[in-house]
Amino acid sequence: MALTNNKAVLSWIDEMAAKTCPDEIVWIDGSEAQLDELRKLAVDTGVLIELNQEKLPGCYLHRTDPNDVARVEDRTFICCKKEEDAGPTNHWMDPEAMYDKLYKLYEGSMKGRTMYVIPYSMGVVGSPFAKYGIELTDSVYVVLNMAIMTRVGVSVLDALGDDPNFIKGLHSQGTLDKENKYIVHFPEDNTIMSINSNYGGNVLQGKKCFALRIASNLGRQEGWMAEHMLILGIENPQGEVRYLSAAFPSACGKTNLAMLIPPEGYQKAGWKVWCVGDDIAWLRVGADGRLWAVNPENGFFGVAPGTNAKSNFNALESTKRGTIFTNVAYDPADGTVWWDGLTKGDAIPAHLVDWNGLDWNRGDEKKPAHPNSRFTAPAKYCPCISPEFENPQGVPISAIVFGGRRAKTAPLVYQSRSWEHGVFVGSIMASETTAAAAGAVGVVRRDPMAMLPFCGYHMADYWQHWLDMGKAISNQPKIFNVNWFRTDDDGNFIWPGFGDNLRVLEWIMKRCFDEADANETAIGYQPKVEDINLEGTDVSAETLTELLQVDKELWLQEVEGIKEFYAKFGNKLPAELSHQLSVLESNLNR
Ligand code: GTP
Ligand code: SPV
Ligand code: MN
Repeated sequence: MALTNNKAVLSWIDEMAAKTCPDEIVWIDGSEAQLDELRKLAVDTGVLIELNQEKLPGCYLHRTDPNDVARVEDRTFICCKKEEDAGPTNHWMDPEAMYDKLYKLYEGSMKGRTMYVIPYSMGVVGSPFAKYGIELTDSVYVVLNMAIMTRVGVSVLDALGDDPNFIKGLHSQGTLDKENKYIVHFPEDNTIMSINSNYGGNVLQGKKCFALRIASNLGRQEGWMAEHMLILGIENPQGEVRYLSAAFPSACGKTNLAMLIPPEGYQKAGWKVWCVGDDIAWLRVGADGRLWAVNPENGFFGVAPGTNAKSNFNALESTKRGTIFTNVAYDPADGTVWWDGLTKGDAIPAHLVDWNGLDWNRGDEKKPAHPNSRFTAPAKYCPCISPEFENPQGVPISAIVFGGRRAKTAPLVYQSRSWEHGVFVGSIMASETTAAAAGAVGVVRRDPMAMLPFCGYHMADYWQHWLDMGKAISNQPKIFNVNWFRTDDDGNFIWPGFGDNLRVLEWIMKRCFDEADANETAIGYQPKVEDINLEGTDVSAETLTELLQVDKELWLQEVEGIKEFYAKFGNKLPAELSHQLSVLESNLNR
């Protein structure tokens, strides 16, 4: 039975059901009773494996098709009327042609299946900044994940009322045919369609499809920003909480930084870290002229490998209740899960079932969990979830931090000289590719603001939007760049990372409040070696000097790379950014 009288919602569902021909239509009301029934159905039909309910209450394991394990950027499209509006970094097709193509694929795709209607909210339901969507899907896995990642159910329909403005979403897992996989956005129709995948960012449409690709368009029109950023609060020993947001590309450390555990010395001194979000930030200018951030999500879709009690205790704790694991290994001895890096040595289970369902024995060369295996965990179970997590106004941002995975070139940290210079720093971000997207891993590519795969319009217009936003923010956050991933000649990470990253964040925050000094270098401001607290680490002052070093030769090569990249945008490139590039070049040649 329909749970709303909203005509626009009902007619969209009728239209899509007429094409996809489901046997049945089920509305997701958001009740625990209904979700519980769906979990049982998922277990009975082999979609989920129930885990040990004593050790991991409410937790399940899902294995995807081996060809469906990550976002598929080459199958992801922005379909606006004019190709130029999508820009050179997005795949584009004419909307009419794309609808034709997709509707052929959707024809009867839900025959013999159930269409679930998921009303969902990005942001706290009823808050002035929340945006609502309806995802129609034939995947119970999508329903159960969306119920963790977003706020779903009747309350969303009530808040939407008769308003015809909602984000329309259609998903069918279809046949998982690789050649006909599509993740498509129609920003002019506020519509998202995906078919032939059942994996994460391809199909949990609230996440990258809505909260970034569609929302970046809405933000541009309405004067706000949708960014691929974590949000975190740092409480200093005086009890002040200061917030920052940080954009790192996929699998480059957002979840880890967002849930950071302070090093022992910091804990003793009274430092605390509060997680507001680990992947997406919606940013608006407040009445006070500051930039305010909300996390539109309600859970974490985090990378499992590498997560352990030492690297990310808070993430691990978050996954102990109500979590769906995807493509991790199964431990048949006690019905729990395992992934690479969870435990070491003898604590590694002797025998596992790998993510493909095959036997695995300790010492086997192949990894038992997929490198992009993930947990979908409710935010409310995170031990360091911020008391402001549900605050509809969000939190005021003092610093914006960009960063990537660079073995060389990028130093541990530097600060931009101005908002405009900071936009330049974000626009030239480059990072080694990871397993979060299908394709080669470890190749350096430009990933401006960590938004290359997520910006729903022309990247040069997006940079202009950043520059324009700067003018609207009277009390601008300071902009920084970090790199936790510099390696030595043997390929080992030099910086300890994880909790020790707070040492760098401390300097960043002090810079925002005029409490720390800096050296001016060719690329921006950098800390004086003595201003990064190394107490309790085995990092020497020499090593830190090396981590902060800016190699002019490498940077001049970088300038050539940036010129080549910028050339793609032709005369749409904001003049401010070419100016910033020439300043960088002349600073390096000085
Ligand atoms: P998405 O969910 O794909 O957007 O990724 P993310 O940016 O949230 O990355 P995440 O925090 O999950 O980290 C990805 C990988 O980087 C994991 O394997 C981490 O163990 C590793 N990692 C995170 N932070 C650090 C760090 O400070 N140093 C090092 N060496 N590795 C890190
Ligand atoms: C990312 O790839 O940046 C993720 C995972 O956060 S996904 O939801 O697949 O986009
Ligand atoms: Mn992400």
